[in-house]
Amino acid sequence: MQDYVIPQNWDRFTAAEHATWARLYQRQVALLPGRACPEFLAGLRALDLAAGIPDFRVLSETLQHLTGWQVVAVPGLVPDAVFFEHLANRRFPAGNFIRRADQLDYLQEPDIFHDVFGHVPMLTDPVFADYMQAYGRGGQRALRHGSLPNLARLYWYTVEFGLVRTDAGLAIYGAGIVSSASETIFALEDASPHRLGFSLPRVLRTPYRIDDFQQTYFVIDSLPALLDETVNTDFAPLYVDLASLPDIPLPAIDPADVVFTRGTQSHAAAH
Ligand code: HBI
Ligand code: FE
Repeated sequence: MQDYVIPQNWDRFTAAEHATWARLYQRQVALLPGRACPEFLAGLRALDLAAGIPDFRVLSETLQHLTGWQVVAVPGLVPDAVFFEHLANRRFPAGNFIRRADQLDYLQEPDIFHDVFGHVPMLTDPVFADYMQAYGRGGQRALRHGSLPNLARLYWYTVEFGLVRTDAGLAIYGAGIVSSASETIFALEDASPHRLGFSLPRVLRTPYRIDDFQQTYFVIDSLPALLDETVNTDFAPLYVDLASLPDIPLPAIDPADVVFTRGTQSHAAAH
């Protein structure tokens, strides 16, 4: 199988591209204390990402010592099978381009800032590092069973847009949120989105949109709880059960949902 890995050619990035990275980085680190989870902030401190676009040779050296992960450059989104093969082998494929200065707030395709600033700090946490590898292996199985659309929802509502409970209230661990200035605020503070307790079958039944802020975020109790719930679950019978159940459309709330209102939680239906 072709792995789509390309040389990063770090030396070819221009001063303007490094400046765009530094500008995005400074904007996020001004927002994230008190909003990103402790594991993300610890990862940011462990990696040297402030100055400009990181050299993947240096970044992977540090990451390898922490959790055995490395970052490889790819041209952009790669086929699912290729993506899962990389994750299953502790390689994170990062897009090798950065957005233009006039695209600072939104771009459709994940660029190097989304992929590296958003995803890589969490890979310094041993539990999340295990989760990402388990996801890769699960994706390879799902491809064989034709159940990928369901599993992609798990990635979306955890790795990309996940929230986690902390003693200080809800915090962000999802890369799509933590790499976006506006969604960093929206996900924790806006009254409009639902924040629901994570449940694996519930997430697998929930569609998602890729072109706007999320209408529903899922909240895990902790990273170990997420790893435990997914690694110790045989997805095959779950996929069978789900095949006979309809999706739960956005922004519906299911009676079994645990609904978090900023800082507290309550059950959807009065018990
Ligand atoms: N490729 N480079 C890259 N990065 C991703 O995040 C990615 C991908 N291919 C497929 C994909 N994500 C998702 O469709 C999987 O979660 C299924
Ligand atoms: Fe991503």
